[in-house]
Amino acid sequence: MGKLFEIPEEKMTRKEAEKRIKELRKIIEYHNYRYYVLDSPEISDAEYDELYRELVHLEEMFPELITSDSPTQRVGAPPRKGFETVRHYQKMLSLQDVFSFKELDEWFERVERALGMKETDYVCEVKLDGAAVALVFKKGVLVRGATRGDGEVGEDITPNIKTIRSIPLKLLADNPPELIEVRGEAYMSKDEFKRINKEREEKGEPLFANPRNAAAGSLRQLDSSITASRKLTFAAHGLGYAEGVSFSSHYNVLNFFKDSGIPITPVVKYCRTREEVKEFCKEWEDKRHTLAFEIDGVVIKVNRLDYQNALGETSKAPRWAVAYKFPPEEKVTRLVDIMVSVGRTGALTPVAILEPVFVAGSTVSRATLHNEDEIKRKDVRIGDFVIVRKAGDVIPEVVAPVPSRRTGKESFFKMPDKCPVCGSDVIRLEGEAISRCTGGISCPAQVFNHIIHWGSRSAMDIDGLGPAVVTQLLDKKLISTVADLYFLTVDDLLKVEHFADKAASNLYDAIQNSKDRPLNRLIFGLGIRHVGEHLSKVLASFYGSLDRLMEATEEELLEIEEVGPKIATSIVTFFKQAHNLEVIQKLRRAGVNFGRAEKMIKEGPLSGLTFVFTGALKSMSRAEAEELTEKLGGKASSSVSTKTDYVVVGESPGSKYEKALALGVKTISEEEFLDLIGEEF
Ligand code: D41
Repeated sequence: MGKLFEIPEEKMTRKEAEKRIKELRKIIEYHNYRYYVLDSPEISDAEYDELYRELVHLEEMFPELITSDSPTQRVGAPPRKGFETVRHYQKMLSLQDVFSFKELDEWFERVERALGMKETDYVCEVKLDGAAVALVFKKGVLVRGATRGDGEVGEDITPNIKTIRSIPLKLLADNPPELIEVRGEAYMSKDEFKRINKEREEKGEPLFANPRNAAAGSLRQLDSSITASRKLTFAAHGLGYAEGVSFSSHYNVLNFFKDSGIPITPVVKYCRTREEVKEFCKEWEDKRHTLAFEIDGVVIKVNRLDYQNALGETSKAPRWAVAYKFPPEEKVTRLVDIMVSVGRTGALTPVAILEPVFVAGSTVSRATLHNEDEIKRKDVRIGDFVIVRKAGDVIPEVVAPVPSRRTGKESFFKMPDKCPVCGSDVIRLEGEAISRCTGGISCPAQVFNHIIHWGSRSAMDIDGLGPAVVTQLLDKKLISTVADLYFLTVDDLLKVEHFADKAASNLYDAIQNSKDRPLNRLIFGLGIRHVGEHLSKVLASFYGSLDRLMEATEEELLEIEEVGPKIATSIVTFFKQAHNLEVIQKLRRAGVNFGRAEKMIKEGPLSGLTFVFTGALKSMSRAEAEELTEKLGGKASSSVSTKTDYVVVGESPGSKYEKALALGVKTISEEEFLDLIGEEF
């Protein structure tokens, strides 16, 4: 892999090192956040490792520059809001990495020198690329499951852990130990990863970068039914604190797990010599892609526990174990062209068309390039030779071009200004990385999503217009946009499979009834980007008819308090698209209400006042309180600022209360709030 940053280290002065160290810490902290908190990394592990190693290296050269808040001085992740934290019985250490047999030999030397002997035995395990977890069994019963967190404190994810089928809720042993803490990896097969990403793509949700992030993201769901819907697997690889059992070797520990019904790392080998260890490493480096799940190396452990104890640990990792990391598999091929695909949400994604190349177990001929900025950042040009690899062993990606192989005939990519599917304008709104097609209601790539949105409860509320029905209506070419719905007959609807007379006439009625929905629902139903439910109400009451909204200029829209430049551009561009206008004309012909809005109280007891709610209320939920506030002409905001008029403080208020005090914003009790709204409630 090409180095991300070349550092002429011998020439580096202390001052330069200090600057670079600061920069690296910032970059690493950012990527830690993407990885641990958002479960959504932007760079590959190999790239991260490289940054991290550069920082370690510089800190080794200038140890006086090490600070306690450097990312090298801590391990793991901050807990996410919403989970209880739990202290591990015994600290969960991390692993030191080696990246070559030379480094591995140096580790062997250190181990064997420290033990004062020539050779000892080892256990090798393939290194699963998942999320580390700790399980606690008390008297044989699973009582707790936690994430690794920072190694000392993790998140209590017991309900989620219990959804993993391979984890026994009760151990098989007749005489289970008083307490054992089992360490292992929760991971996901490549197939399951693909399945989930496909599902997410269909829903227009952001994709997981690799199976590990999918596993980590699935474990950290506050709703454990989501975890249950993702097929996670568990494999144990170590023992933490234990009471009522003891072992002499790691291999015995693994056998005990197996006998107790706890699955262990799926590929394990007992090795008598260094040579056997290296053979195992080589073997699995070659065969890594044949496994159903992703591995990123081999973990090598000194087998005897008395030797492990003698070797001890550093503050972060045991000296008796090491991770031999595989290099990412990369190939060079030619980038023949860059095409643009349009997703269901209208996002335009550039796709690299490659000369087919065999990488990481399969032939690759396309790779995503994410967005325009990414292409610019990597300086990838059409005709370039490029380095290709697979993220998470599954998703092909272009790592970088090979500039030395350029001929001068390469060309730059430009995002098209018309949608390749429907020809509508493409816009990229301020501050967004993604370019989008603006033909939301007419573009065939987006029409499925749009029809589902149109029929949803908060839009036109058409009962019975679900995904299965919409798929058939589109497939059978009975409709191509929402406007066609209004011209369907009961006979047409009877062509939908499994539709009996009753269902067909019910759907027919539901569609016809939706013509009378108030204007704000129609506006919301159009699915204009950044025009949500609330803004639709504002626009409906401001303009009073769809025709007037369609004529609005950006300047005029900007006069509305809730509308910023991004929204104004989005609205105006939407109504400029010829195809969208055709759909709107057809809706008009169908007799859909273009004029009457749901009444919004603009003048009420709370007009002109902004409220923030914090803590639990007794007489209603926070959502209800916010809704009520808006109904009575006020504004409900989620964050406290100097523009806030009142912070309503309920039971056990959060940080918003403190912020209100700090800013000197008036705080009132729930009772005082009820007094303010008086009779209305
Ligand atoms: O398969 C793995 N990912 C794996 C991870 C493994 N097979 N063994 C491991 N052993 C340890 C020690 C030696 C510290 C008990 C590990 C990990 N640790 C580990 N995983 C994540 C952080 C540490």
